[in-house]
Amino acid sequence: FPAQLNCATELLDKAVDERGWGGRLCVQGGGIRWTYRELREQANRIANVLVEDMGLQPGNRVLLRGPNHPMAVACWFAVMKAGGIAVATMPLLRAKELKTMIEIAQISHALCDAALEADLREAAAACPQLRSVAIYRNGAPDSLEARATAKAPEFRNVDTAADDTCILAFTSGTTGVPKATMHFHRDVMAICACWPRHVLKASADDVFMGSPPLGFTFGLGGLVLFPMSIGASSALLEKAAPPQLLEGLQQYGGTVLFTAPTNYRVLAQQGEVIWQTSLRRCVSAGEALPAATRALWREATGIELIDGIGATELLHIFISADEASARAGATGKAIPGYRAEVVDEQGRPLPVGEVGKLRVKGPTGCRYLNDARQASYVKDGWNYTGDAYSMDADGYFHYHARTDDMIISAGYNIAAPEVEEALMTHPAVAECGATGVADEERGQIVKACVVLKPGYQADAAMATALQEHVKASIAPYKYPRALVFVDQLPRTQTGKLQRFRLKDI
Ligand code: 3SK
Repeated sequence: FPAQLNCATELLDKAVDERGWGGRLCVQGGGIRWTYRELREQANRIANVLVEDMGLQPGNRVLLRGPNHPMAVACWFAVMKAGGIAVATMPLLRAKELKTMIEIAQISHALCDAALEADLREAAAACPQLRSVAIYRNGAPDSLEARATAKAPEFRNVDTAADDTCILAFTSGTTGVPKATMHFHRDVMAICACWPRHVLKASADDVFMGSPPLGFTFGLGGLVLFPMSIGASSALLEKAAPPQLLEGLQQYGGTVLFTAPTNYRVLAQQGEVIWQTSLRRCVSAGEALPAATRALWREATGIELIDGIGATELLHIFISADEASARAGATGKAIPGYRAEVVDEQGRPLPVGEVGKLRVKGPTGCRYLNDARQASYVKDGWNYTGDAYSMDADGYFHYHARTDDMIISAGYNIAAPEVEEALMTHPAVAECGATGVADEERGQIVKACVVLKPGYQADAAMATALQEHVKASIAPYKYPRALVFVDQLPRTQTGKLQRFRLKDI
């Protein structure tokens, strides 16, 4: 990339001025349908509000808060244009969590959807560094849209350096302590040039849809950056649980879907209607994809899932496989542009088939903002993702667990997801999670928390049946010696299972 680069110029202004896409539909949702030209105009007007009314200076951090909606996209591009740093947040975060983020990231400005204003106001009251807040979709005379309408539709983008930070993406990981990862303008362009081009291979007539919030880089890439990098469009849903996803797919004719394995499992059970959607490509990420879910989706739709693993620290997906090269039980291969290895505790590459730590290198990588955990995530230029993987002779990577999800019981290594996958093949199980809990005799034992499907009885007989089922499916020493029934599993904002919380259930 050239030394000076602004990702808004590349993805939005050039789409209109150089690629001739100005009149094409770019983003829709919540009653709005904007072409690339209209989105650019709205982003320019908001950038003028940020600079002229809110006093934004290049390098200032701007908190973005709202459900997935075209206004959220316009705000994101406005921040890029003005040389600011976008700190997009997950809609479900409450005041306490927002306050922590404002303090860690030293956030000075915020653009917020009226639907999520209350928690931001509460956090702002305790954060003097947050100097200026604008609210959109509140219908007020001083709403962000009203102020934007009064501004010029032109804006001269700040001439940012390719390695100026433009995104601070927070990750709570599965342990709960938030860290901000910094990404540059060139990182945004790099992720558009890697996975979507080599694996997704979508085209300009595709309609991108999905469930991840734009505050999660999986959603930002899949629902904004990737469609815009090829002149396609995206339809955003404010609520995207399976019923709304299905309705949205029917309403907007979605052809590319981004969501997590749990949603594919539910959608697969919708029968005929799911066959009748216009879906062409379906991406599963955010959580390991069980082989049974891949098979279920193929049977329900005829479509092979595109599995992938990414990380907020690396901005997007780095191991994946397209439909033609997908293998049941494997996430895929390192995507073009990235290298991946499985190594031991000392960082020595392990032989084919052995389980060890995954490490990754590529055009994007982890830069935590002012956080000592940087030293354990990046070593010798390699990103240690915290996943336990093995690699087969053909270079396919097979997921086993998060490195902290390996349970060591009486000397045996047991991967929690393997126990979960075995439980999931029992007809009574809707969802489950497994973890290790301390045990005097064995060091640790496997504990499973199980959500049953409606109509099944959560009793001792069912617990025994599930334990026997695991013993019959995988090596018997892996069976969950402790098993409890729960109504729901603890998950992060991005839908990932929080295994450490299962210990206390
Ligand atoms: O696999 C993930 O969790 C992920 C994280 C960030 C961006 C993209 C993805 C798929």
